[in-house]
Amino acid sequence: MLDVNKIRSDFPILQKEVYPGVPLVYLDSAASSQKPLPVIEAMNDYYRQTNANVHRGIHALSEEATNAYEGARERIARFINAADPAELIYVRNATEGFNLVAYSWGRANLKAGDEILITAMEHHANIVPWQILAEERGVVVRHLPFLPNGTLDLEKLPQLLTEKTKLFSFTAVSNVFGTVNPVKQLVDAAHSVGALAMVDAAQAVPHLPVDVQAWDSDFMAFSGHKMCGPTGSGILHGKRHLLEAMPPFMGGGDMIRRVTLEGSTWNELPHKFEAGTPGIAEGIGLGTAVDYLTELGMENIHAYEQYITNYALEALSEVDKLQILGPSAAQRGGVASFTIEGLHPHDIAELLDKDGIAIRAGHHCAMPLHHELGINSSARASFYIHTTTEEVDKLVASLNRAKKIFRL
Ligand code: C6P
Repeated sequence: MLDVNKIRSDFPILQKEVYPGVPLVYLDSAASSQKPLPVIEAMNDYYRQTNANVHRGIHALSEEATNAYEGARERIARFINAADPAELIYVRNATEGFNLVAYSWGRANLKAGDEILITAMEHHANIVPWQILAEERGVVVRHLPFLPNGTLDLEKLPQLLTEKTKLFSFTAVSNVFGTVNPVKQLVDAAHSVGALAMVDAAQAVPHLPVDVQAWDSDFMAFSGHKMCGPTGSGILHGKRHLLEAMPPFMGGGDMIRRVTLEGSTWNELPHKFEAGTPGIAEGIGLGTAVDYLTELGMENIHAYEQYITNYALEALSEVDKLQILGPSAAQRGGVASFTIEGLHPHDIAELLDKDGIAIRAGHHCAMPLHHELGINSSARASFYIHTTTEEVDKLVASLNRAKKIFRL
């Protein structure tokens, strides 16, 4: 088990009172996690001690910055068990990873009539780039539905995943239901019809052990800010032979081998996809976040989150008129989305905020998921390594107070 009190002391923001005498109860890590001191200090140290551009200067400071930045890439590669650090492209966030694949791989490889399969539980980041591509190229985007319990309707897979499918892009963990999808099984299904598989790991990498070689995914993307790392950091992982064959996404400095006024040739991986001065402090911060999570142990993190989520689901199920979305704790990550009959999610979030409790309310960038459920929005509490049972109890007490105010 994790030593949650010790972990809490690593997060300065958890000492904060959001209103006088009202301590912060942060239940919104799925939107963006808080940052532990080692990550804050690594970025602070970088700007105080190491700041220089990378891959350019032949001076000591630039070399130091390059080593720190590339060292972080190597540690992140080990964290997700990539075959080679050059398969990791630094991006600003998961969203950029999907756009990179849609623009570079999609435009080079897809033609009218080709199909991309997604699921009905995707985040907009894994829907909209394919729709833009579809509009431009006549590609067809299909979706795999989910069952009432928030798990994928796998029986429908054979009729949707066909010879026409060129890419199956799906989330490893739903940001609304929390469902942990059977990634390897879905990747294998894609490969069996000759399609590539892209995994949205934005809600997986922060919470579970991830091994891209075991998954055999062709592309995979995640954001640093949901896993104790800085905003503006993220990774697109791709198999080397696919990345090698893809044209650049953006042009500029660092991504070229040679430029003449007539034309240019491209740098080797990963630099071909990293035009311009990158987020250096952000990459270094993400490397430190990976060190922090590795030290805690991803198996331990996953086990603790299952424990706290189970506790939360049981406590929430005692609240009258509250309906939880998604599967049982055994099949989900640390997310509990819910609705309360007669109470709008925005009102719930506003009333909880008065008690210092931060949750998310709305469509959580998953409008199609909510549409399929016949609702516009939900409230979502999400848990991480520092969440305590006392905080979950406060959530439940505050929900009961909110219901009283609305005479429910
Ligand atoms: N979900 C949430 O509150 P970015 O914004 O690029 O860092 O992450 C996009 C993204 C992609 N996939 C999944 C499954 C996600 O959950 C997210 C981000 C946040 O649920 C912010 S909208």
